[in-house]
Amino acid sequence: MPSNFQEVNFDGLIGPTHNYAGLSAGNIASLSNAGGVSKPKAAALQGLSKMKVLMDLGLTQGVLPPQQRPDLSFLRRIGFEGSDAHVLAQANDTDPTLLAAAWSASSMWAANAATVSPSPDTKDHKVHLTPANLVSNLHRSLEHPTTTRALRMIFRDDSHFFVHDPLPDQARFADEGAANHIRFASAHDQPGIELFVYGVDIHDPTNSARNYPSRQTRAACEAIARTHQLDPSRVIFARQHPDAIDAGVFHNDVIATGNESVFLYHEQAFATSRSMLTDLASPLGKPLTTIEAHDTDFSLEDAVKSYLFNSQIVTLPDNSMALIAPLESSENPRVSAFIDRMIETTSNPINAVHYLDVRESMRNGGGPACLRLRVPLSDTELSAVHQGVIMTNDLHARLVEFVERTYPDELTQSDLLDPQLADRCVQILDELTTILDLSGLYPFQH
Ligand code: SUG
Repeated sequence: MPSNFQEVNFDGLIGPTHNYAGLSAGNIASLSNAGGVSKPKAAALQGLSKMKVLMDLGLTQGVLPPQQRPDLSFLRRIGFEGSDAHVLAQANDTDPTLLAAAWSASSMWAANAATVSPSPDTKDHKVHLTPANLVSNLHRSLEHPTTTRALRMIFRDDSHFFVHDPLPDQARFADEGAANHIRFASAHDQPGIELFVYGVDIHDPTNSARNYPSRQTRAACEAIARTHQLDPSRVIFARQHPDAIDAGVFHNDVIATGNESVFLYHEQAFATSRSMLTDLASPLGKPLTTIEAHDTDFSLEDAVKSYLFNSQIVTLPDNSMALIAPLESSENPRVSAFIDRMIETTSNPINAVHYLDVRESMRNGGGPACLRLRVPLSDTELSAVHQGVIMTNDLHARLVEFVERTYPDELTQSDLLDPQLADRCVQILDELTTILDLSGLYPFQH
């Protein structure tokens, strides 16, 4: 890999209101942990340890700030009035999921923040980012205004970056960002092939999931491919297998991932795997290395429980690749045996695995790859990024000290009625914008 181009992972810093509200239909972990006691401080420290592991492997790591929560302006917009305490109580009396939506720390899952096309893929040679509208879930649909503002502050140099408006806020353009997008390239700095994965096509309603919602539409994928100025001959649209969605694969990154010319997926991930592989391989300029997990290796259910496919595959400075996997993958004997075989064989470049503890996020359906937004950047582009969010040992230590000092140890759903906790969260975020040099990010700062 030329030293002047690399993939930078921007991880969402887990916010102080991280809680288990069971808000996401089709996300089995979120539903089964609803009402549990969360540990925001431990969650944020797990996320920061993950960032440190990646940095210590020699990779450039960024951090994205959490959002202002509780979002009292959302609750006031839907008609709850009076003091903050009254607004919180009224929302809870009307429907506790409205209260929970206002408090959700779901922006931690940065893979859903945006879709990113790096400069080797785009006609104007800029890095294009489209914040995801996340309209499929109420709590997540509240994210995009602040996500857009944050991305415009971080990627503010318009000679290198183009941060688009989110797609229209409507089901037809339902978009969940990079979680349904994989970029392949012979190396990060080479022109890529961008794979967009969708669950819904209004022109082809057959073959749809029956039990769980499909969150990404083909129309959204096509719109992003157009606005990002991608070469149509280097774009592929593929449909998620409806059985996968019905088994709990609410995003494609729960069942498939890739890095450079390596493609790791389960045989039941896509409705059309065979023809897609040929389409991916031909413009690549290098053989596509496919690692296909068969049902005989492990089932869809094992994939969803272990979150193997939500690992990050990263290219290390020596050009070898490593798998950054959730601890849960090491605890499933079929999945861990598959990983061992994958590491041992020389037919793919992945030759190390690092199992990380991100259990607090995992209990809401968010593994290592969910927590990060990948942005391939040249050195020049990287130097144009807002440097306050690029991880260093010093910034890491400051963030650890900050989280340990300010974050709540535990949260239950009854804590979401507490207006003093709401005030405390504002103070925490205010201090964070000083640390990241992002003052003005939050609505309360205007
Ligand atoms: O959108 N969970 C998130 C998890 C997102 C994972 N991201 C990727 N796969 N890239 C979601 O379902 C649960 C919140 C709660 O129930 O409290 C939640 O929003």
